Amino acid sequence: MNRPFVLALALAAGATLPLTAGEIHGKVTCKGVRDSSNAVVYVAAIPGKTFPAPAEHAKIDQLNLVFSPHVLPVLVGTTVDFLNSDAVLHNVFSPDACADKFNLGTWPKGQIKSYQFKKECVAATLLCKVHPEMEGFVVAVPTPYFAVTKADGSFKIADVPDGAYTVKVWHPKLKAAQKAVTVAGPTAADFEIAK
Ligand SMILES: [Cu+2]
Repeated sequence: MNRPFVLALALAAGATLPLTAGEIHGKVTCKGVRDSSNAVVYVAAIPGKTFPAPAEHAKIDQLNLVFSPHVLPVLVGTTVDFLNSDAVLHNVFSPDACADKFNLGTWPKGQIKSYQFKKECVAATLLCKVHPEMEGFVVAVPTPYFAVTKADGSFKIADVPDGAYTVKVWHPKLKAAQKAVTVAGPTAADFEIAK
């Protein structure tokens, strides 16, 4: 069914407007890096609106001496499980105050240690004391409306209620950006970021 028709039906039935009508899609062009992947696009804090911490945990794997995914956006309050899938010991710590400078110790293959991201943290750098070349990022954002770009820079944030927002972009190596976006159904927003 098309959207105006569904809306008309809902209104005729005395319902309130649907809360999840829109989406934000577009492209982040990342200048001066190999490709346009790993940019996090997210809706900034919405005045007067808070979101409960998700019960479901997010996960980062340590496999072949790499944090996977390299960049993980989560809603504030999310607990992230760090799994070691390698036959060597790994450690995870963050030097960032917004992640309490956590240090989870070292642990062997098959085991998980967890950390709950309790406040906005854009971003928490993840490091491993055992392997100085390892680096990853958790980006704890204040709304559940976020996405990570693919290599071509494309992204889509589904189920964003229609309304006016500030949309922000973060990237591990490039300057952050933001713009005002008014969502009304499927809405396009493009960005270009550089060093
Ligand atoms: Cu390691």
